[in-house]
Amino acid sequence: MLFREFNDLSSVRRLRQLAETPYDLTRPGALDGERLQNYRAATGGFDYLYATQRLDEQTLDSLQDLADEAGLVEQFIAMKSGEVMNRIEGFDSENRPVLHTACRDIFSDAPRHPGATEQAREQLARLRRFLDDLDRGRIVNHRGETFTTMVQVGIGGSDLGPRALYIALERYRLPGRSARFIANVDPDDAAAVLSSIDLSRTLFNVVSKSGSTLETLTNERLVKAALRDAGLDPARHLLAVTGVGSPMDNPRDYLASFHMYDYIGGRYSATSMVGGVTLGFALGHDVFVEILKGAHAVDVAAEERSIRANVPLLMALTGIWNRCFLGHQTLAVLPYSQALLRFPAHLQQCDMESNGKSISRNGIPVSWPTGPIVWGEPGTNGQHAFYQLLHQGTTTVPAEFIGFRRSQYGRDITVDNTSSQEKLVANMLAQSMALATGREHANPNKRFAGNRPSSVLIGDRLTPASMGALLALYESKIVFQGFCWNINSFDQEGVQLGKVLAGRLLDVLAAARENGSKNLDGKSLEYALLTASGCLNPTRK
Ligand code: G6Q
Repeated sequence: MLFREFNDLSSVRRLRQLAETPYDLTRPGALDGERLQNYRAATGGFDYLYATQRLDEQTLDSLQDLADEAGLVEQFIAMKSGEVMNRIEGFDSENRPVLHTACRDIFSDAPRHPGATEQAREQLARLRRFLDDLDRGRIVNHRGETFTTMVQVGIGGSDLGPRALYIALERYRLPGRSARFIANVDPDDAAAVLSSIDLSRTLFNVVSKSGSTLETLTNERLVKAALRDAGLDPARHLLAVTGVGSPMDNPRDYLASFHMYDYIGGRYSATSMVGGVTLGFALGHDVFVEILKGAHAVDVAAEERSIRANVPLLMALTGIWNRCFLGHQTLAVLPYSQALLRFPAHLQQCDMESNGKSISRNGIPVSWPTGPIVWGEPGTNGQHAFYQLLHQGTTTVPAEFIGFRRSQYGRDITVDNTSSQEKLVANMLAQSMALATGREHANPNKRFAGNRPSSVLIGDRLTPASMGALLALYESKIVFQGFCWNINSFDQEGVQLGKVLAGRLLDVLAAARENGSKNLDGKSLEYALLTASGCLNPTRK
């Protein structure tokens, strides 16, 4: 099958015309009650409010045409059913299906890909048995004590999603249990964690799909050395989550080991065992299952063809409107929830590693913009930091606000007749309005130009199920955008070159050490390394 290029779609031409006069949010009455009421959609317990985007009915109709013409929902269903989506036509590529949704299809009587869902069920059952053994004291440390801490050792997709979810849901921690994370090869990352835990009551969960990632294998060695130094047997403290047949797939080296499969991409793997083991340990098996349920509800809803009723599809198309037709290069994701502190970091990877591409699935350079630069921080903190640029800077930054009507802990205070949670939500809505409408002022320095697009995703409360839903909303949004831009959202060739060059530098350094050479020491270390390794002209090597 030859995929259709974005620029060849007739709806793209129509959208370009419409983009010449986008909806003016600053016009008096541009944001009336009727618009606020009509420009909202709901999926997975979230309401998506998009009246503050620069689009109207004509734009929405044309975005619907774009979704239909590009076959976005058909491609999504094909992905869920196991079609090989991770590929570039005519060129060497990973050439695999993309089946992260199968981890959540366990609630379905007729899963879209029964084989992958069966494997997910098996892993989940294995996890349940392992967690049961911990709960019942069948797995204990050498002194017969239970384990209280799990440290996940992994990087990139084997860290960001699980970490973001854990921080989001710490409120649901089991008594006496907690999780920590070591990702960076920076030894200070591990040192800080190791110096603040009781090693004897800690399990280290080494997570690597490939089983060959430099940072993770180095940190595994570091952790083992720390355990031995403390007189502990690493085999009693180490777990593994890895791909079938990977160099780490040696169950005898670990207290327990779990599998993930090559059809689940790292950045889409939080709902596989990559997230399951640590989240299950710290929050409980049932909480992990609730996350899966929330995600599954969105996976099902994302098959809806009408963009006005399918939030991830609508988020994807709104993003494409801003990126390709209104020309905005970046996207701020601004959660008004402190618990979502690391969610933007997860999205940075999920979105930018997926859609930061410039070759189409037909193997030709694209001539249209693809993924935006994604970044963000929780509000209201951000308001006291970078919002100045959002409101008055020379770059228009579309924003996606995320908030909840109720707090997680339910512990609040009423000051001046409003609760802190109400203050939080009011601030979020106010920011969205201020960006849209702007403000005239005689003093130019106090003027707000307005017409800065944003949307609000609001749920009732941040729970395991709503966290799962939020995760899946963004995963599907990203996937829909990739389909529309006709790029492969599932590989990551762009991270390879730097890794190869770092390997060369380290080889040079190691060889110099072995030869007892002093040349590489002292001031000129970096210069000597770079020249000796051939990194200055990598294409020739
Ligand atoms: C994610 C990427 C990447 C990957 C890490 C860790 O989609 O592939 O971030 O997750 O490089 O890889 P391993 O899990 O193989 O150690």
